[in-house]
Amino acid sequence: MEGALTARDRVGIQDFVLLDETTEEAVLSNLKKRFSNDLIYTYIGTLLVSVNPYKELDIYNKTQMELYMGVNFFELPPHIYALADNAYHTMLTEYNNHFILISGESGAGKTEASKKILQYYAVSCPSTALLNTVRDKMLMSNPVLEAFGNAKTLKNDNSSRFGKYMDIQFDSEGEAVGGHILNYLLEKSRVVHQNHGERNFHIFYQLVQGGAEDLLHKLGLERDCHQYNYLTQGECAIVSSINDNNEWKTVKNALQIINIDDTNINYLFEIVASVLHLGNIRFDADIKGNALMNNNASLRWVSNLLDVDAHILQEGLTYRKIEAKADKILSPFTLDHAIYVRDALAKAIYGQTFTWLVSRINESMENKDSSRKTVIGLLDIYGFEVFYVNSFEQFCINYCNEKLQQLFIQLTLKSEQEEYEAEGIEWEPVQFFNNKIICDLVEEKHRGIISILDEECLRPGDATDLTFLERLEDKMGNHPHFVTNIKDLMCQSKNAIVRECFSTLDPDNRRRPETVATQFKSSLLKLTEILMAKEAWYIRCLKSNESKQTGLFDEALIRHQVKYLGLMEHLRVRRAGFAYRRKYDVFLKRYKPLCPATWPHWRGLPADGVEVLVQHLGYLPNEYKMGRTKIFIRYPRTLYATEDAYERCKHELATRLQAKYKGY
Ligand code: AD9
Ligand code: MG
Repeated sequence: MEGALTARDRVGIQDFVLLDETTEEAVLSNLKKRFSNDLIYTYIGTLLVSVNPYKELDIYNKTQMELYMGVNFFELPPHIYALADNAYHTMLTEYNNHFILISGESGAGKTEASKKILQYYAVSCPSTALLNTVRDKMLMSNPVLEAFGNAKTLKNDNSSRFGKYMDIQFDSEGEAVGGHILNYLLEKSRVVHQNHGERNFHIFYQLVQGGAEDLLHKLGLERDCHQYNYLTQGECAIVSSINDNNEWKTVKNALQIINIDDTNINYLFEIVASVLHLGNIRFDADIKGNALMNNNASLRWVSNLLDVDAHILQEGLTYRKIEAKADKILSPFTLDHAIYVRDALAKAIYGQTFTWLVSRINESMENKDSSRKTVIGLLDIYGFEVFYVNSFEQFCINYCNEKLQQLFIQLTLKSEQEEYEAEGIEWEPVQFFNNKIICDLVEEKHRGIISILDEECLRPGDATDLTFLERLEDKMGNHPHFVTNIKDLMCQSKNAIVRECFSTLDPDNRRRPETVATQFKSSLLKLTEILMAKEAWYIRCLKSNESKQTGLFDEALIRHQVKYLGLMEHLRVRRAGFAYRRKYDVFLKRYKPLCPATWPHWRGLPADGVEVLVQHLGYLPNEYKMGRTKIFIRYPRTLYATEDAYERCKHELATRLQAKYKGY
């Protein structure tokens, strides 16, 4: 009928695999249609594409959660709950480990997505009173880590400045029984420097804005962010979208829930305050250019709060101590060097405290019961970002994103096609851009950027911008001046957190430690291994526009992301490929009750049994293919129908058994 729009015309289709044509235009037009109807989720098979709406949608409530619990993936409109639920049920039926890789550029919605998944499990998994406390700890670890590890950047008002991988552990009943977090490279330089329009980590502003009068008084702080050098460089201490006061309350409450006692909470605030005071220590140059300290009030506050000797602290910030035989010689720092040492101390204290927090959170979520558990890992890292001025941090962040893209390519495009080949399934290869070449450029032994950076760092006295940047970011134990005065001083601190953090740095290890870049490279390698051992689920987050505006669909920006996230290639492989595959024996073992010829035993080859079974179930020739070791099923609906039949059959068997025993 003329003028009548079908649902498909109005709201688009919910799985790109069903598009008539797989062009970029068709994909973008479908995304746009859905976005303008507040439908931010679309599938490519089992992969979830999400577009940041920059407004609160009424789709994350308990009613919605209940709707998605235990329902087959494609029966309801696409939702992050559907993906979470599907991963969970696959884990339970197949008793294996999974991970959800959430990717996309800075501000695309990764952290929000990971929180929504955690909330879904908190509500949907069976639980007992005891387990509720584990669940609360997992949920409450978020506000704490965000306060200490997130900040406002030009791209995102709540940008993650560390990478996070969290395992949620489930017992065989499907109850969430524990959790564990691995954290990756916190952007420590932000503690002492912020670009224009950016802020330091949230916790500083929360404390200054939200802390009670008597607490601020005790910490020597004024309720005015503009008093602190470390908070004012970006000239945006107060941001309308952020309510530091409210967040402060949430964080204080969350710290208690994750079992940090009052004494340690006090130590934590003393550390945060001491960093602010450190930033206010200023130096002048004497006529020889040597550093003189000119703000003794701030120095006294640092020494008070960390409970360390003020005189030794002052000496450590302005002099190098050289021990020659029995003599101690003090050689003064230049002005620049004193500032460098002050900032390095602030970064070290903050960075170590962050690591300490992650360990405490892990202790509180730990499940000591040794029975076998399966896990779902959630990976939420800092997204790809390019600023006007980019530094070592962007290098690491973007390298990390390239690495994860490589993993995605490896697991979806490459291995998928290799598997068809290995299984002898006829297949038209899909061309894709393999970013391995970029990862190699960064990480290759002897030739990659990281190796060259390492070599530069080892060359004495020959500093370039790169070696300087790299040295700035080297862990503080690497710095000779810390190895002598200040590190020893921190070990004597009566603030138990500072003392614990600094005494774990091995004092006898004077060997040059690995550079930060090399450590980061190894930690990413380990992460890749952790992930490769699990079954993968993907959420690809797209940023709708650069100005964080509601309802604005910036087509050029989205087209760009669709391209570099490899969504078109993924779609082509998915469309031509098979949604599901299982080894013949596994498939037969599960579904054999559905066919009299295979139940209870099939005596021949598993492949033959599977053929008999699917014929009996009425699979059409285009719905499946038989490989060398596996059956390949093209559409999820075919499998779901089989799965439903299996559930009915199980139920009938159970009823029959019950009836039989009642008779006795
Ligand atoms: V970064 O790489 O850490 O800088 P993310 O994590 O990708 O970045 P984040 O999840 O923090 O981005 O989202 C940025 C902002 O977008 C949030 O603070 C919300 O204001 C907004 N957002 C993201 N996802 C949603 C959503 N599903 N619904 C509503 C959203 N708003
Ligand atoms: Mg984030």
